[in-house]
Amino acid sequence: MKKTTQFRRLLQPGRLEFLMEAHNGLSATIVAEAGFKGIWASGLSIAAALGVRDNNEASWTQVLEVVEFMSDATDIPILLDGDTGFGNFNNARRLVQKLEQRGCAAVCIEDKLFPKTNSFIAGEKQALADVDEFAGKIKSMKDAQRDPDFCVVARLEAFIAGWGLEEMLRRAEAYHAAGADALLIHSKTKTPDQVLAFGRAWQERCPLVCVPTTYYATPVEQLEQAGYNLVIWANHNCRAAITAMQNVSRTIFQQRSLVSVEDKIATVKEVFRLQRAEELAAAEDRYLPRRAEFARAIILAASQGAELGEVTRTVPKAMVRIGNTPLLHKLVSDLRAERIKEIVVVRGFAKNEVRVPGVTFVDNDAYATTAELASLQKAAEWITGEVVLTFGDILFRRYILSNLLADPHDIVVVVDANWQPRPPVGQMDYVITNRPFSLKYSEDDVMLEAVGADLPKARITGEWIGLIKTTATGSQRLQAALAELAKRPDFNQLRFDALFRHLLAQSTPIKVHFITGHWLDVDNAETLLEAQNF
Ligand code: SPV
Ligand code: MG
Repeated sequence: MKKTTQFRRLLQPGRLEFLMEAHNGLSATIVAEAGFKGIWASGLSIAAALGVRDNNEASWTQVLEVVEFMSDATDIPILLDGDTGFGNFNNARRLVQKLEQRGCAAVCIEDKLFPKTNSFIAGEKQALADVDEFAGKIKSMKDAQRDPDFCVVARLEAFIAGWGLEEMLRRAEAYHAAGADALLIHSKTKTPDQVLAFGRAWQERCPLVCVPTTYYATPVEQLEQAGYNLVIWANHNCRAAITAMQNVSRTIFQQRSLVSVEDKIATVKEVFRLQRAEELAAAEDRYLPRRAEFARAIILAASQGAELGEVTRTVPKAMVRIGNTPLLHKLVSDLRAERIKEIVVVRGFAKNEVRVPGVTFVDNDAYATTAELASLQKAAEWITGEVVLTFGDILFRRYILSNLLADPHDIVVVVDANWQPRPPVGQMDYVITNRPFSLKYSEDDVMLEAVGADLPKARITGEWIGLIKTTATGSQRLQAALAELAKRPDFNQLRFDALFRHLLAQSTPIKVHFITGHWLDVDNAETLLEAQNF
């Protein structure tokens, strides 16, 4: 049911209903959870929560912002304390339009002058609005609303300002005739006499609302019998919060410790619950890609990279700074941005210098006398499920990783079609594919045929950049091939090309994901310079 319709129903005769004060999204949530069917967005409490006075110090659009948060946080209707309407009829009718847009069900305006003062501060000295001017304001608000169920409550302040029942009734007649959906009869006396007298005199000619802040001991049945339909508990969440916050702040300040408050306050978990953290988690499951949740990455970062000279004298190549950030940190943050949760780093040279929070380290202490596959072998137990395998000394644009992860094939290697012969030639991973890169075809059927440093130049179609993705099946094959190769006496000298050749010899399909540049292998002084501008 629309919130406006819900609110209109609260005004129906025959059943006493209640609004509870709230002043922000959190308190509104708490009010709704407690079981209330409606919320009083109190001007006093909203001002207090914003740290200002109840004198229209907060602008009307600032109040609107607060109400919007409250409305977004709840499914029950909100009656906004609209003070005097923030100006004349023109301001008040614009307020109605904006409130309707923000999901607020109703507004209450009081017959005082802008800027208003709270009713409990020197009430007798407060001037009342001209009756006709205020009636015109109500009429303009009723004319402005689009939703027929939006309600305008007229609040009478004549009792507050020291006038009697006669003046109250005169004003009530005028506001009722102007189209007010209900009258709020305010009083600051300790007994309910004024409010009850008005109710009896009015004789249920329209819905009545009261705010028993000062005459709080009055049984609500008495108010109901006098013709009131709606009772507002006007400021009690704000006051409760003040007492709680004063106590906890004082205690923590004095004791310089949290120990005596910790179990007396809401848990952080409760905060998350009130914020509906669970809904977000469920939405993430529904809307975010799932694949990366299972994926892990293995980064090979054991080598020193002596060819970089002084830069890698004490730190390995993967920890060389690009700008202010070690290469490895950039790699890890890119992997995490793709929601790869588990990252395994194989260290070797200067392993204590390889510092990355939240990753799993595996060590190849024989890094100086072994090659790539020996390092990978150290992380063999991690080659299960979906895996991204990457060298620790390459830089690539994030989209390359994204696209690679989206490729469903079991073993996928990233190949740069814009390859250039470059030193050190002995270590290059040139490839031959079943067909060259072309923008004309989909890549679905580009497969690896050969890998090596000394392939016939005319047949080379690209260069493997040091990035592989495997599915669970692909990981199994890779792991098995690695185990086979580990039996060879020359295993410690083997590089990835040997692994690919082994897989190809077993007819294991290796899918090629072509790119054209946008990556860098930091393997000499020149590429290190390039990397600074990557
Ligand atoms: C408010 O809650 O802001 C009110 C009620 O207007 S009272 O403070 O009693 O005037
Ligand atoms: Mg108020």
